[in-house]
Amino acid sequence: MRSLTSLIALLSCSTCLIFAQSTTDTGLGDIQDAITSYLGPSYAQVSGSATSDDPLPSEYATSNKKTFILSNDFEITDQTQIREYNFEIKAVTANPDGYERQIYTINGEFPGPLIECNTGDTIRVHVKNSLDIPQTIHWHGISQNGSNVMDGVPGITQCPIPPGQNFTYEFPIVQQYGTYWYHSHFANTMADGIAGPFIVHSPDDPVQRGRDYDNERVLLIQDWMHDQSTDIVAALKSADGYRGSPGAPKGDSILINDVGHASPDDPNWPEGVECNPPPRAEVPVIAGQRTRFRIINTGAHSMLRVSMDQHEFEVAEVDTDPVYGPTIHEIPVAPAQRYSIIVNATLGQAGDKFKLRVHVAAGCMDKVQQDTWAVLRYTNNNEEYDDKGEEPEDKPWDDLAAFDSPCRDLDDQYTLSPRVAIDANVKPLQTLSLSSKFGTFLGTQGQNITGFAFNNISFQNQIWDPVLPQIIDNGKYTNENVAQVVFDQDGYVDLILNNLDGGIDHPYHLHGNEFQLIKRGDGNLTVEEAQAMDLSNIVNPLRRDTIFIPGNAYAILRIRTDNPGVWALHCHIGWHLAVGKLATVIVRPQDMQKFKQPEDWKGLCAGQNSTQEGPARRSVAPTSAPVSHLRNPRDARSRDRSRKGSMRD
Ligand SMILES: *[C@@H]1O[C@H](CO)[C@@H](O)[C@H](O)[C@H]1NC(C)=O
Ligand SMILES: *[C@@H]1O[C@H](CO)[C@@H](O)[C@H](O)[C@H]1NC(C)=O
Ligand SMILES: *[C@@H]1O[C@H](CO)[C@@H](O)[C@H](O)[C@H]1NC(C)=O
Ligand SMILES: *[C@@H]1O[C@H](CO)[C@@H](O)[C@H](O)[C@H]1NC(C)=O
Ligand SMILES: *[C@@H]1O[C@H](CO)[C@@H](O)[C@H](O)[C@H]1NC(C)=O
Ligand SMILES: *[C@@H]1O[C@H](CO)[C@@H](O)[C@H](O)[C@H]1NC(C)=O
Ligand SMILES: *[C@@H]1O[C@H](CO)[C@@H](O)[C@H](O)[C@H]1NC(C)=O
Ligand SMILES: [Cu+2]
Repeated sequence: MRSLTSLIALLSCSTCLIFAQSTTDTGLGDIQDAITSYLGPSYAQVSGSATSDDPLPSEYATSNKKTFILSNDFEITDQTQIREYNFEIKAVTANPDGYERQIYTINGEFPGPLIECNTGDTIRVHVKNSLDIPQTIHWHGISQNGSNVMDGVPGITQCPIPPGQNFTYEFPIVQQYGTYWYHSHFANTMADGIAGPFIVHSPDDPVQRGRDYDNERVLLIQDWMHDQSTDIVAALKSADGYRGSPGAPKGDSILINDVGHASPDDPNWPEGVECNPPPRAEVPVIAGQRTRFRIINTGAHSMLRVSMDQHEFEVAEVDTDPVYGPTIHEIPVAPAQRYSIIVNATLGQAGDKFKLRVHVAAGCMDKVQQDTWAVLRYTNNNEEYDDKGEEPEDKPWDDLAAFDSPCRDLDDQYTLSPRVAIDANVKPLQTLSLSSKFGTFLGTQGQNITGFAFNNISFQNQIWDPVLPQIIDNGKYTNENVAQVVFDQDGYVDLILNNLDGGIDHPYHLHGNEFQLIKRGDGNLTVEEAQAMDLSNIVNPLRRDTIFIPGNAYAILRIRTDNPGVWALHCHIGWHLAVGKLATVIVRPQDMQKFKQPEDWKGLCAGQNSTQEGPARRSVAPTSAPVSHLRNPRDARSRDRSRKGSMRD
């Protein structure tokens, strides 16, 4: 073990290192390489300190400005190309908010590198897993039309990449553009840092650079934990729960562009550990110009409300769809949702600063106020300023939502009209439903499972025996470890999502497809009740891929079945996903039998125990390990080390 003094030395050092790649005075021209030439470290380099005796990896996370500041030099074109990336998933040390911990990264970068391309491009990502647990990467919002095998969901579309092995994801971007992101889909290890932005441009995007906005930024917001996700999930599965509760935890801090400000006054702050937060994130805009912010909530639990002092903004994109939206002062963003907002920097000149605020929507959590802010900085050309810690003046809008007001999606409060209008003007060919709730359910071995379920099936992840190859081979899936709805018609169908949890709201994400939001309502709905409604003439409904549904409420989603495949539908509160909240939407299985099964993809399953269950299961068998010591990070780390070997159980 390291001595306390060397730990403190490392704490302050990590602050400089995480900003090691910041530049002080340049515009972006010189740091923005052609994105195609962005290649990570060589595969020869073995990392993953995760099995080392040392409590923290010696390598520190780096922060890359290119991830947040999109270059106007990027050519938006219909000339397509292959974009190739090397991703090494590895453990490093980081201090994003004053608390130093081991995180998981792509190439040591936190957040992961930007993927930027045009519609029609082919994305090729060589992923090397240098952790000692399996991994997959999912490309959130990408339709994977014809490339279902690349969707990255362990136990559904693939066997995960075993520790030390590699796999190449390759897929074309078919007919779509907008704001996407990528993240780990293995248990909830996304919450340890494996996530990054994925931006698809198109000359067809009705929100045009140069006409509708001048500059483009990525704004990543998320809640952040001080414990490793594997420890948190293990505790959630135990009789004692995590921090005394089976419920998803509130964040220890909130990060804006991966910088936060934890407080040692927080009741969960470990005693005797110094809190040494990095400087607030600087979010540069160019004075006098309009900036399109592509906001992505990459967090594991909290809906977050974003505002900028004195600046109103126009909502121009929802998930991936350009919209005519309202001009407002604050926007709620649920986990995994994306919004583009356009902000005019017309209230000052280079050097001026304002607070960019992120408030936790605590009405659907613990009703405890939790806020953070970054510096919205006026610049000439993205140059950096040093204020010696002087804060921007407090000038919040006076109509911001109360922290404990109900959590509601933006479409529940304002009209959002897709700019590419598509009416829902047909009668659905099929209507099916998925009802989800927390409870105790019967497992495949006759055991009782406590956790979340869809249609009374709590997902038991057979990670080494995935669903997709079975449908390709047999035309159907017969195991009862995961709920399924099967749409075999070619046309438009309706999916009812009932959230039967009285007090718990959830963000639901459908892979592979965006849906038209046909109807929301209170209570629950049966298929018969939906079929009795007239839902065949709805003018240009909102389309998106992640929808927030309050407790005791439902939504009807219309899906065009033009993308055959097995598509995960799950809660994007990662802590809920990790305890069973995933179902499958199987589209035209008869047309999946022509899918190719690449050799290297099949090879990921080779030599594994196909009956062994993955980590997404909660059993009622109480674990003996007391969880109170999670409050002590040093213990948590050594425990983490000793438990890792069992992660594949
Ligand atoms: C990827 O894995 C394959 C099969 O294990 C191996 O042959 C190859 O050398 C690996 N490639 C890299 C770049 O590590
Ligand atoms: C930004 O300024 C332009 C030009 O003055 C104006 O048309 C637009 O409405 C403004 N947008 C917002 C969100 O204020
Ligand atoms: C599961 O729970 C039910 C109801 O509480 C109980 O009757 C049954 O014995 C339990 N089954 C097992 C295998 O523990
Ligand atoms: C789930 O189980 C409950 C209680 O056993 C039952 O009433 C309900 O119909 C089941 N729901 C589904 C969708 O199977
Ligand atoms: C559905 O709602 C009705 C009230 O409209 C309620 O009686 C019933 O219990 C609900 N069903 C479920 C499964 O929660
Ligand atoms: C998927 O590709 C097929 C052609 O292979 C096309 O007909 C369909 O519209 C596409 N769907 C989507 C959502 O891209
Ligand atoms: C495979 O996994 C199952 C379930 O965990 C276990 O019962 C069985 O012993 C394992 N088989 C081998 C060969 O390890
Ligand atoms: Cu949930």
